Amino acid sequence: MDKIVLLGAPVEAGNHQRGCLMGPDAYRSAGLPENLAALGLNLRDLGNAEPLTVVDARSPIGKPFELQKVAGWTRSLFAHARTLAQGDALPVYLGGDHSMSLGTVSGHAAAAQEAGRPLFVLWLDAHADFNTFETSETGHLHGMPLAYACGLPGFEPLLGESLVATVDPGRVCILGLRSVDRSEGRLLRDAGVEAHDMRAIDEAGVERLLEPFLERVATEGGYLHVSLDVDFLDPVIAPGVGTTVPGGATFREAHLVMEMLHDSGLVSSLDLAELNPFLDERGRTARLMSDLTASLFGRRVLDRPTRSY
Ligand code: NNH
Ligand code: MN
Ligand code: MN
Ligand code: MN
Repeated sequence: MDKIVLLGAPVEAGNHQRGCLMGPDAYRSAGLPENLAALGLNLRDLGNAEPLTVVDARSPIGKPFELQKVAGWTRSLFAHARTLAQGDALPVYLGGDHSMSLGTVSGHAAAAQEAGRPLFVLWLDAHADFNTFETSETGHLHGMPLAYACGLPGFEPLLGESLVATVDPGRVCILGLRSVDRSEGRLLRDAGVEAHDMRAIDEAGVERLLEPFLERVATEGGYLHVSLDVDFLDPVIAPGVGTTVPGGATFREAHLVMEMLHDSGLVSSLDLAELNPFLDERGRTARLMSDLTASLFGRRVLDRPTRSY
């Protein structure tokens, strides 16, 4: 795919910490569009999406924080993603906290079902984001998007209806885990999600964990949505995020994931989530995320043959 479309998703209501609102513009200031254009890609920036106004979102279960606002974003981004998935350009969603993915992933799931192909999801994150209104200890909707996309119950207030298409939890791979809530961990295991913590990365390396997953995407002819949370990265190299957890992916581990994704030719959509420019140091996290995006789209040191699965 040599066409890319950028859509800003400046949502920050998915958690208490303010600042993700500035994420999309920080990526533009960090030169993400120029990075991609320099690779010879045809790039269109649609600017920022806007939330719908929702007044009817209420949940009898739990205490979801800022449910009305996040429901407005979910409805807007769901519609955008469903439409963009049918176009000829690969969508890159510039977040925004991770509640952005309530809309982007469910929108891509709907489009994949319409196209009759399975959707695979690669979740790069310190957290599993597999809480429900019932299990969440914080009420933060940025801790729930993967559970939502996989069809776990209780989320109807978000779209105002049930999801038409859900992601099969057996087609999800999480890399980078180092903070999972107790009941969230139970949900993950019961759903059969392939989840790798940092210890697995230490022991096996990212290549041996990611390769079999990419092979499955190729064999089943699937689409691949990648959701990259800034806190996948070690906070020493990526401080611009509200929920830092020590012991994250290194610069080279993260780049290798991106390089493998590029070589696979399988990625069909991308979220850049949780960048908080208010907490960043001189734009270094925004720049690192932009450089990782460039690696995913083909920036490399030496040429090498494209991998075919
Ligand atoms: N598990 C916690 C919660 O549900 C933390 C989620 N925070 C994130 N997720 N940054 O990626 O609130
Ligand atoms: Mn996340
Ligand atoms: Mn996270
Ligand atoms: Mn949280």
